[in-house]
Amino acid sequence: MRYSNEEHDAHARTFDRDGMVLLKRHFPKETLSRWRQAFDSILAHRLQENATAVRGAHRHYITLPFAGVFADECIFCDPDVLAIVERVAGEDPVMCQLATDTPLLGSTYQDVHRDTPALFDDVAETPSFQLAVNFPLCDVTADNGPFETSLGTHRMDAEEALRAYLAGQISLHAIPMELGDVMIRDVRALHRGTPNNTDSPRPMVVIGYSRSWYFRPEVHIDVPRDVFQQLGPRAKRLLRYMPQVDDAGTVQRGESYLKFAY
Ligand SMILES: O=C(O)CCC(=O)C(=O)O
Repeated sequence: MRYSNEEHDAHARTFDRDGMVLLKRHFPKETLSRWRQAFDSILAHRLQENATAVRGAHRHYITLPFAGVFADECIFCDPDVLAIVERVAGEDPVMCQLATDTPLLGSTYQDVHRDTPALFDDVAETPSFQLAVNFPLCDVTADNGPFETSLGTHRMDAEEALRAYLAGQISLHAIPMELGDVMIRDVRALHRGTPNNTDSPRPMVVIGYSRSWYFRPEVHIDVPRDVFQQLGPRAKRLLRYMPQVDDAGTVQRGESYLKFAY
Protein backbone atom coordinates (compact mmCIF):
# COMPACT_ATOMS: atom_id res chain seq x y z
CA MET A 1 0.00 0.00 0.00
CA ARG A 2 1.51 3.33 -1.03
CA TYR A 3 -0.99 5.67 0.54
CA SER A 4 -2.26 6.20 4.09
CA ASN A 5 -5.94 6.24 5.10
CA GLU A 6 -5.82 10.02 5.08
CA GLU A 7 -4.41 10.04 1.57
CA HIS A 8 -7.11 7.63 0.39
CA ASP A 9 -9.69 9.99 1.93
CA ALA A 10 -8.10 12.92 0.08
CA HIS A 11 -8.14 11.00 -3.23
CA ALA A 12 -11.81 10.14 -2.62
CA ARG A 13 -12.58 13.82 -2.03
CA THR A 14 -10.84 14.73 -5.30
CA PHE A 15 -12.86 12.04 -7.03
CA ASP A 16 -16.09 13.36 -5.54
CA ARG A 17 -15.33 16.86 -6.78
CA ASP A 18 -13.88 16.05 -10.22
CA GLY A 19 -15.34 12.65 -11.09
CA MET A 20 -11.81 11.30 -11.43
CA VAL A 21 -8.48 10.98 -9.70
CA LEU A 22 -5.05 10.18 -11.10
CA LEU A 23 -2.50 8.05 -9.24
CA LYS A 24 0.88 8.92 -10.71
CA ARG A 25 3.48 6.16 -11.30
CA HIS A 26 1.40 3.59 -9.51
CA PHE A 27 1.79 0.26 -11.34
CA PRO A 28 5.25 -1.18 -12.11
CA LYS A 29 6.39 -0.44 -15.64
CA GLU A 30 7.91 -3.94 -16.03
CA THR A 31 4.51 -5.54 -15.38
CA LEU A 32 2.84 -3.24 -17.89
CA SER A 33 5.52 -3.92 -20.50
CA ARG A 34 4.64 -7.61 -20.23
CA TRP A 35 0.96 -6.71 -20.67
CA ARG A 36 1.86 -4.67 -23.74
CA GLN A 37 3.78 -7.51 -25.30
CA ALA A 38 0.91 -9.92 -24.74
CA PHE A 39 -1.62 -7.35 -25.92
CA ASP A 40 0.14 -6.64 -29.22
CA SER A 41 -0.43 -10.16 -30.47
CA ILE A 42 -4.08 -10.13 -29.31
CA LEU A 43 -4.59 -6.82 -31.13
CA ALA A 44 -3.05 -8.14 -34.34
CA HIS A 45 -5.17 -11.28 -34.20
CA ARG A 46 -8.42 -9.46 -33.39
CA LEU A 47 -7.88 -6.86 -36.13
CA GLN A 48 -7.25 -9.62 -38.62
CA GLU A 49 -10.45 -11.40 -37.57
CA ASN A 50 -12.52 -8.18 -37.42
CA ALA A 51 -13.29 -9.27 -33.87
CA THR A 52 -13.23 -5.97 -32.01
CA ALA A 53 -15.99 -3.58 -30.99
CA VAL A 54 -15.45 -0.50 -33.10
CA ARG A 55 -15.71 2.73 -31.13
CA GLY A 56 -15.02 5.13 -34.01
CA ALA A 57 -12.69 5.16 -37.01
CA HIS A 58 -9.62 3.01 -36.26
CA ARG A 59 -10.58 2.73 -32.60
CA HIS A 60 -11.04 -0.71 -31.08
CA TYR A 61 -12.45 -2.09 -27.86
CA ILE A 62 -11.06 -5.53 -27.00
CA THR A 63 -11.77 -7.70 -23.95
CA LEU A 64 -8.63 -9.25 -22.48
CA PRO A 65 -8.48 -12.95 -21.66
CA PHE A 66 -8.45 -13.53 -17.92
CA ALA A 67 -5.30 -15.63 -18.09
CA GLY A 68 -1.52 -15.32 -18.11
CA VAL A 69 -0.17 -11.85 -17.41
CA PHE A 70 -3.65 -10.33 -17.44
CA ALA A 71 -4.98 -12.40 -14.52
CA ASP A 72 -2.77 -10.45 -12.15
CA GLU A 73 -4.25 -9.70 -8.76
CA CYS A 74 -1.38 -7.27 -8.04
CA ILE A 75 -3.17 -5.11 -10.61
CA PHE A 76 -6.90 -5.73 -10.18
CA CYS A 77 -6.69 -6.13 -6.39
CA ASP A 78 -4.33 -3.21 -5.91
CA PRO A 79 -5.00 -2.11 -2.30
CA ASP A 80 -4.78 1.64 -2.99
CA VAL A 81 -7.09 1.46 -6.00
CA LEU A 82 -9.59 -0.68 -4.08
CA ALA A 83 -9.42 1.62 -1.03
CA ILE A 84 -10.45 4.54 -3.24
CA VAL A 85 -13.03 2.48 -5.17
CA GLU A 86 -14.64 1.44 -1.87
CA ARG A 87 -14.71 5.00 -0.56
CA VAL A 88 -16.55 6.26 -3.63
CA ALA A 89 -18.64 3.25 -4.73
CA GLY A 90 -19.23 1.42 -1.47
CA GLU A 91 -17.82 -1.65 0.19
CA ASP A 92 -17.54 -5.06 -1.38
CA PRO A 93 -17.59 -3.94 -5.04
CA VAL A 94 -17.67 -6.35 -7.97
CA MET A 95 -15.27 -6.48 -10.89
CA CYS A 96 -17.12 -6.93 -14.16
CA GLN A 97 -14.84 -5.85 -17.00
CA LEU A 98 -11.23 -6.25 -18.13
CA ALA A 99 -10.73 -4.72 -21.54
CA THR A 100 -8.84 -2.21 -23.64
CA ASP A 101 -9.57 0.87 -25.75
CA THR A 102 -7.06 1.33 -28.55
CA PRO A 103 -7.04 4.19 -31.03
CA LEU A 104 -4.78 3.60 -34.02
CA LEU A 105 -3.37 5.96 -36.61
CA GLY A 106 -6.37 7.44 -38.44
CA SER A 107 -8.59 7.55 -35.36
CA THR A 108 -10.68 10.67 -34.86
CA TYR A 109 -12.37 12.61 -32.07
CA GLN A 110 -15.24 10.69 -30.54
CA ASP A 111 -18.46 12.53 -29.78
CA VAL A 112 -18.47 13.66 -26.19
CA HIS A 113 -20.33 11.02 -24.21
CA ARG A 114 -20.90 9.19 -20.95
CA ASP A 115 -20.46 5.43 -20.73
CA THR A 116 -23.69 4.75 -18.86
CA PRO A 117 -27.12 6.31 -18.38
CA ALA A 118 -28.19 7.59 -14.97
CA LEU A 119 -29.64 5.02 -12.58
CA PHE A 120 -32.99 6.84 -12.50
CA ASP A 121 -34.54 9.03 -15.19
CA ASP A 122 -35.43 11.84 -12.84
CA VAL A 123 -32.55 11.78 -10.32
CA ALA A 124 -29.14 12.68 -11.75
CA GLU A 125 -27.36 13.30 -8.52
CA THR A 126 -26.82 9.79 -7.21
CA PRO A 127 -23.54 8.58 -5.72
CA SER A 128 -21.17 6.72 -8.00
CA PHE A 129 -22.15 3.20 -8.98
CA GLN A 130 -19.91 2.36 -11.95
CA LEU A 131 -16.19 3.12 -12.05
CA ALA A 132 -13.54 2.64 -14.69
CA VAL A 133 -9.96 2.16 -13.63
CA ASN A 134 -7.83 3.07 -16.66
CA PHE A 135 -4.13 2.64 -17.23
CA PRO A 136 -2.28 2.87 -20.55
CA LEU A 137 0.17 0.30 -21.93
CA CYS A 138 2.44 3.12 -23.18
CA ASP A 139 3.09 6.75 -22.37
CA VAL A 140 0.17 8.89 -23.53
CA THR A 141 1.10 12.27 -24.96
CA ALA A 142 -0.70 14.94 -26.97
CA ASP A 143 0.22 12.97 -30.12
CA ASN A 144 -1.14 9.50 -29.48
CA GLY A 145 -4.70 10.11 -28.36
CA PRO A 146 -4.97 11.37 -24.78
CA PHE A 147 -8.27 10.71 -23.06
CA GLU A 148 -10.18 13.98 -22.69
CA THR A 149 -12.61 14.50 -19.84
CA SER A 150 -14.66 17.20 -18.18
CA LEU A 151 -14.32 17.67 -14.45
CA GLY A 152 -17.31 17.60 -12.14
CA THR A 153 -20.01 16.50 -14.60
CA HIS A 154 -20.45 13.00 -13.16
CA ARG A 155 -23.38 13.98 -10.95
CA MET A 156 -25.01 16.38 -13.37
CA ASP A 157 -28.12 15.71 -15.37
CA ALA A 158 -26.85 14.30 -18.69
CA GLU A 159 -28.68 16.79 -20.92
CA GLU A 160 -27.77 19.71 -18.73
CA ALA A 161 -24.10 18.70 -18.79
CA LEU A 162 -24.15 18.37 -22.58
CA ARG A 163 -25.89 21.75 -22.96
CA ALA A 164 -23.29 23.37 -20.70
CA TYR A 165 -20.51 21.74 -22.71
CA LEU A 166 -21.98 22.91 -26.03
CA ALA A 167 -22.41 26.42 -24.59
CA GLY A 168 -18.72 26.48 -23.69
CA GLN A 169 -19.38 26.53 -19.95
CA ILE A 170 -17.65 23.21 -19.42
CA SER A 171 -14.33 22.37 -20.98
CA LEU A 172 -12.51 19.14 -21.65
CA HIS A 173 -9.06 18.43 -20.26
CA ALA A 174 -6.61 16.13 -22.01
CA ILE A 175 -5.05 13.69 -19.55
CA PRO A 176 -1.47 12.87 -20.55
CA MET A 177 -0.35 9.71 -18.76
CA GLU A 178 2.94 7.99 -18.19
CA LEU A 179 3.20 4.20 -18.29
CA GLY A 180 2.33 3.27 -14.68
CA ASP A 181 -0.19 6.08 -14.08
CA VAL A 182 -3.70 5.01 -13.09
CA MET A 183 -6.93 6.93 -13.50
CA ILE A 184 -10.04 6.10 -11.48
CA ARG A 185 -13.13 7.70 -12.97
CA ASP A 186 -16.89 7.80 -12.73
CA VAL A 187 -18.07 6.71 -16.18
CA ARG A 188 -20.88 9.29 -16.11
CA ALA A 189 -18.46 12.21 -16.63
CA LEU A 190 -18.58 13.68 -20.14
CA HIS A 191 -15.48 12.56 -22.02
CA ARG A 192 -14.16 11.50 -25.41
CA GLY A 193 -11.31 9.70 -27.11
CA THR A 194 -9.00 11.78 -29.32
CA PRO A 195 -7.00 10.95 -32.46
CA ASN A 196 -3.85 8.89 -32.27
CA ASN A 197 -1.58 10.61 -34.81
CA THR A 198 1.30 8.15 -34.44
CA ASP A 199 1.73 4.75 -36.02
CA SER A 200 1.95 3.03 -32.65
CA PRO A 201 -1.32 1.81 -31.08
CA ARG A 202 -2.32 3.46 -27.77
CA PRO A 203 -3.89 0.72 -25.65
CA MET A 204 -5.69 1.87 -22.49
CA VAL A 205 -6.79 -0.86 -20.14
CA VAL A 206 -10.18 -0.52 -18.49
CA ILE A 207 -11.09 -2.46 -15.39
CA GLY A 208 -14.73 -2.03 -14.45
CA TYR A 209 -15.77 -2.03 -10.79
CA SER A 210 -19.42 -1.72 -9.80
CA ARG A 211 -21.30 -1.26 -6.59
CA SER A 212 -21.93 -4.60 -4.87
CA TRP A 213 -25.51 -4.79 -6.18
CA TYR A 214 -25.06 -3.42 -9.69
CA PHE A 215 -25.20 -5.74 -12.70
CA ARG A 216 -24.03 -4.81 -16.20
CA PRO A 217 -25.23 -7.40 -18.69
CA GLU A 218 -23.17 -5.81 -21.49
CA VAL A 219 -19.83 -6.88 -20.03
CA HIS A 220 -18.40 -9.88 -18.22
CA ILE A 221 -15.14 -11.70 -17.62
CA ASP A 222 -14.86 -15.40 -18.41
CA VAL A 223 -12.80 -16.71 -15.51
CA PRO A 224 -11.11 -20.07 -16.16
CA ARG A 225 -11.77 -22.38 -13.22
CA ASP A 226 -8.10 -23.22 -12.75
CA VAL A 227 -7.12 -19.54 -12.70
CA PHE A 228 -9.88 -18.79 -10.19
CA GLN A 229 -8.61 -21.51 -7.88
CA GLN A 230 -5.17 -19.86 -7.72
CA LEU A 231 -6.57 -16.46 -6.66
CA GLY A 232 -6.59 -15.03 -3.15
CA PRO A 233 -9.85 -14.43 -1.23
CA ARG A 234 -10.13 -10.75 -2.17
CA ALA A 235 -9.79 -11.50 -5.89
CA LYS A 236 -12.32 -14.35 -5.67
CA ARG A 237 -14.75 -12.04 -3.91
CA LEU A 238 -14.39 -9.32 -6.58
CA LEU A 239 -15.11 -11.88 -9.30
CA ARG A 240 -17.97 -13.59 -7.47
CA TYR A 241 -20.59 -12.96 -10.15
CA MET A 242 -18.39 -13.67 -13.18
CA PRO A 243 -18.95 -16.89 -15.12
CA GLN A 244 -16.36 -19.62 -14.63
CA VAL A 245 -15.28 -21.48 -17.75
CA ASP A 246 -13.15 -24.46 -18.65
CA ASP A 247 -10.61 -22.75 -20.87
CA ALA A 248 -8.93 -19.36 -20.93
CA GLY A 249 -11.02 -18.18 -23.88
CA THR A 250 -7.95 -16.68 -25.51
CA VAL A 251 -9.56 -17.05 -28.90
CA GLN A 252 -12.57 -14.88 -28.31
CA ARG A 253 -14.90 -14.59 -31.25
CA GLY A 254 -15.94 -10.99 -30.80
CA GLU A 255 -17.36 -8.38 -28.50
CA SER A 256 -20.85 -8.05 -27.08
CA TYR A 257 -20.36 -4.60 -25.51
CA LEU A 258 -21.62 -2.55 -28.42
CA LYS A 259 -23.65 0.35 -27.03
CA PHE A 260 -21.13 2.46 -25.16
CA ALA A 261 -22.15 6.11 -25.46
CA TYR A 262 -25.00 7.88 -23.65
O1 LIG B 1 -9.82 5.47 -25.41
C1 LIG B 1 -10.16 6.58 -25.07
O2 LIG B 1 -9.36 7.50 -24.93
C2 LIG B 1 -11.61 6.87 -24.75
C3 LIG B 1 -12.52 5.81 -25.27
C4 LIG B 1 -13.92 6.03 -24.86
O3 LIG B 1 -14.26 6.96 -24.18
C5 LIG B 1 -14.96 5.08 -25.31
O4 LIG B 1 -14.76 4.36 -26.29
O5 LIG B 1 -16.03 5.07 -24.66
